[in-house]
Amino acid sequence: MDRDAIIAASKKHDIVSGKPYKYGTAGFRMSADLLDGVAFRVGLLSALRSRKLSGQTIGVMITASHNPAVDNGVKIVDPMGDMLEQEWESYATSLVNAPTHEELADYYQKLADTLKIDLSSPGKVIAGRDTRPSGITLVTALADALAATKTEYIDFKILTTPQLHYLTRCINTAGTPGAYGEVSEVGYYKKLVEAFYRSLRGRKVTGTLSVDCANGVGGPKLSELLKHHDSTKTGLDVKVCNDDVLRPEVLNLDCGADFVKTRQRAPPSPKPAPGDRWCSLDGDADRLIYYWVDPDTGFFMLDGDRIATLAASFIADLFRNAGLDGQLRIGVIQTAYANGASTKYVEQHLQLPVVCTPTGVKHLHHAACSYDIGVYFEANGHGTVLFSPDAVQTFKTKEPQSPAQKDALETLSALADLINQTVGDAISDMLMVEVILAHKGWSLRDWAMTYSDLPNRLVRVEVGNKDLFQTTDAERKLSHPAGCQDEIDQCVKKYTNARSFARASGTENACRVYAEAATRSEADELANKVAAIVKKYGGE
Ligand code: NG1
Ligand code: ZN
Repeated sequence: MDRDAIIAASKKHDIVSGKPYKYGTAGFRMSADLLDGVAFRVGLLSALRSRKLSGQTIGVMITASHNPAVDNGVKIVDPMGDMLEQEWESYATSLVNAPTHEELADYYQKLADTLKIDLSSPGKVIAGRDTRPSGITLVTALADALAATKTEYIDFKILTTPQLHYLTRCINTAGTPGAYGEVSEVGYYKKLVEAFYRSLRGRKVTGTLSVDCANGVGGPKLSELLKHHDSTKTGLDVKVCNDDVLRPEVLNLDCGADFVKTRQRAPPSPKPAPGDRWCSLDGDADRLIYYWVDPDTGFFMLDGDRIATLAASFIADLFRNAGLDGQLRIGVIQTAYANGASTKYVEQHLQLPVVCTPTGVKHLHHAACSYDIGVYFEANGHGTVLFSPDAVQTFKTKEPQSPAQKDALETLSALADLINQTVGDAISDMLMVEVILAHKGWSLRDWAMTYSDLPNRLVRVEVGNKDLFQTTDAERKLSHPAGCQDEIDQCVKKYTNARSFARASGTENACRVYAEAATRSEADELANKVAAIVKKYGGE
């Protein structure tokens, strides 16, 4: 290893000392001013990771998703487009926290030794970034680390997070039987549009769809996709809104999927006309929320739980029609934040199993892999549907016994191409929703009628020390601090159909309290009471 080269390059990209850096659910995410040294060190780690995996390509995405414009983040993507393996998260944390440039180079060498990595073997890393201006300097820091370690590097420049995941998988599967697609942004658009045509099977989408792009990267990318799409074939008429990426300060400001989900209302601008079909993406286009504003009843939101139930019910129907019932297993994966009514609908109405995992896509993704079809969504709109290689093979090879079976098998096959298999992808999920609504002949209101959500409230609670809060049972209960869960249980007991839990956020310095109950006022009251309990136990 060229220790001197690493030390010299590192000196150009200092970390801000005294900050505890931790690779969390969103990689490293914080104020962009603090990230230059972090991006450099993530470069070192991805170079190691690529060499550990026999030179397979590793992806690095620079984004802070739905956070304000001043923040940024750095996240590593494994070769198949999934999240960095958990064990390596702690290597990332240690590498980033090395106090001096010399100790950094020593730890890099030590990791290579312990993990038996041949530093002279080839390594390759690709990168993408969202539209935040700070991304440009962070990419430079990353590139410097890759140059210092003689790692091959391609900068794909501005991308959505799911596009970077797609490209990583494409590169690593190119030329193999599992080739995922053409290694280019255009290849991504062509794959999605072609699969969209095939999935619709001649059906037409009805009604304009206005898409609020959070003034983030999803805006220009969606417009790009639409250049490859012939709306006369599909009926899909998209109006791209909130796509101003020239004024960085408006990113995620009063718009986007996170705004809509947390405020439970439509963005103030542009004002949705009553009855119009709307959806919102977040700042890096991996979350999706649908909604409309009803002239009589007001705003109505269809979140990640709704997308999961819609997809699960459609795929289960296709299974029956294809004669695959009982042959392949479908499962729905949720977190504790899923509305209780959605869980009940999947278990009792759709008769499908539900698994609850801790927050964070890597947990959901992992659990989804144990099904032939794993539908996973966080309530906030991040999720996808995973098809196992066996399932995809079955769709292609099963001999249909009737035209209806043939149709169902071909629809399933097309869906497996339409839905991003690496990570939740708002643009791909949006096309999936449009396909399902077109097949069912449903409006957003029909979709909303499937079940009624329990009123719920999510509260952020500032505490002295969030690390005091430790959970068990897929984060639905607190094991620590002692006594806190008992008090929450006593409180929940007083309400009808109620549920509440508290946990430390993995991305912010705070705790989150979720509560649902039979009525809006009860849900609000319960959330506030549990928040007060959390505050009391939260330390100075
Ligand atoms: P934290 O901050 O750990 O609650 C939030 C979201 C997650 C996930 C991550 C990563 C909620 C309640 N939590 O995690 O679902 O999306 O950010 O972005 O929405
Ligand atoms: Zn996001």
